[in-house]
Amino acid sequence: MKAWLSRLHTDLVTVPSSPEELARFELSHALPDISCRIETDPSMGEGYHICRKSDGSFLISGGSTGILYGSYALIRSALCEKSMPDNLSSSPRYALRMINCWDNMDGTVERGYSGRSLFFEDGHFHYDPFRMRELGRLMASVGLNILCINNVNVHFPAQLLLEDYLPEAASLADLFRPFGVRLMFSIDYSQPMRHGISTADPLDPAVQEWWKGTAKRVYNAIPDLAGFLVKADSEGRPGPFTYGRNHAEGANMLADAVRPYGGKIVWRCFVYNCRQDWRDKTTDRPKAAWEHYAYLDGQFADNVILQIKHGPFDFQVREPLSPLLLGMKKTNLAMELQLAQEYTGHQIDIYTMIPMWRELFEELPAENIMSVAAVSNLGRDENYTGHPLAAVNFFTYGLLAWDPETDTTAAVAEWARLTYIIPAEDEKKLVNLLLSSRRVYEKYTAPLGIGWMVTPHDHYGPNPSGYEYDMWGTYHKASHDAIGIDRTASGTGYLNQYPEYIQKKYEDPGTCPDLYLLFYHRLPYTFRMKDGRTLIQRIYDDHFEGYYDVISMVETIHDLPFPNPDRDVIRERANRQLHNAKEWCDIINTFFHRLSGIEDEHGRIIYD
Ligand code: GCV
Repeated sequence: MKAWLSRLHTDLVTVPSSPEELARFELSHALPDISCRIETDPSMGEGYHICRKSDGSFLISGGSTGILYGSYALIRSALCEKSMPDNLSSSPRYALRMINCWDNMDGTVERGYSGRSLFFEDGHFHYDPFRMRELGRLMASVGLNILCINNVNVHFPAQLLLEDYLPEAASLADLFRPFGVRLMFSIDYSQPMRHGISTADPLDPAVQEWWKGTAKRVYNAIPDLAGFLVKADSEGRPGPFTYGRNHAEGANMLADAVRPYGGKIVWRCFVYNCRQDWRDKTTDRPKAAWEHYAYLDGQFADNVILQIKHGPFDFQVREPLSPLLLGMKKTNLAMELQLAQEYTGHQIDIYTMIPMWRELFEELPAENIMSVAAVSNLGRDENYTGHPLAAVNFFTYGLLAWDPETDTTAAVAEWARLTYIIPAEDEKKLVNLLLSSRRVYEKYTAPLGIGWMVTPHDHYGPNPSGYEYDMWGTYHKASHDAIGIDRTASGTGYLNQYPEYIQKKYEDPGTCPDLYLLFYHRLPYTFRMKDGRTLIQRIYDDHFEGYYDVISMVETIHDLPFPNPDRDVIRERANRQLHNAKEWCDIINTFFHRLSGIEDEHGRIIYD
């Protein structure tokens, strides 16, 4: 991240007053030998047009932020030594391209793997303006435009809507404005109850008035605030269910409050029973979001956006696309991704996400959603992402949020080229390593759609029975002869939530793609996979293969000429990844060997 920023120009010491001024600054410093003119056309909004003139100079036209995005696009292609565009028009596919920070005001970051909060410490705002400008540049350089600065789990008393915090929040918004970045705040649904009102019932006039007054105050301080992000009735957070109200009633009440100011309510759909009894076979967690929201399609106000996690569980290494993203045609939707590597290696293990996002976008018609959000992987670490290579996820998320058809390999190659000036052969090795890293991680952790099997709560490292007798509803039910949950029509019925063409693709274990097999089916270990191997053999093979892949990844990492300080961090984390991969491989294989009593056909070591 730092490396990419320094390719721009490290000394952004003064605050640019507008996106246009920033665009001029960036062009003149990053491309001193190329003559570029900018021309504002407000009708183009965030879109831009780059035109190469016959004298070799460039004209960038666009709305005010469009000019900025066009300038960064030109800079990126020049620094990548790609052929410069002659005539290029581009505009973002999605209106809100959001980063959701799960930063707490005490300075901690929920699921943060890059140090403490960039914004808060000890119950207060606490930030380095220089780093805020760097963050603004990072976001603008890949077209991201909304930054929600606080955790969706809003912990009392740290609530940004209070008078005490608003002036500082407004100063922060001022810092980000020239970068085309608007702030958003997470709110606590029960907040009126902290202010003398006895209820948070969305249909109660006193509650409605309180929110209207609060929105007025907040928008007075920050007129271009993007809106509020809400986690309600989810994992113990308060919400409309307490008052017998549904989520359309809950969200629309807030939407009325922010409507006069053009604000949005981004309402998360991560609602499920997290107090489930493992003995209860009638509740299947992946079904929950659909059950809570699908019937409300068409009832949400036009300034409400439902933010839906990409899969029906919770950011596992492989999950099918959430059926809700396919089923709510009359509601504004956003897909939520997670850059923070909660279940995917804690930014110790290398895990490049764009291949996964590509698969999601292949199943999701682009017009189904109007926005995208991603949980941030940034923190106060000098390099922002803890693991320097985790920056590829932030960068490529921006490219994909702008254009979901962005080519996966080209996006990763662009990040590598902008970040490290290394010989072409090495760059190629790095790109290949990054592109394969998700599949490698999947193999040594939880392949074939099993998911979970992680250490509870912390979510790093293996614990195959950790979530088996817990209340979170995440069971694999491995017995001595079979594993998985039947989610077809003959089982929990989860698959019925999809359109028929998807049901057909997954309903028969004989034709269901291997990678999703154990998400949809309960099967005996002796089940024959399409390639003739038994299921148990495939489980053993994947774990061994994943571990062996990490051994060679680590060798490659040690050979690559990364510059310092990145090199030391990357090597040190690679060694930890190797240790983690061995733990996963050995523990999972031992777990299944003990249960099934079936030997590995290749006689590799499994510890009993
Ligand atoms: C912010 C998972 C995570 C929680 C997170 C939650 C959510 O359960 O483990 O840390 O809370 O998702 O997305 O709201």
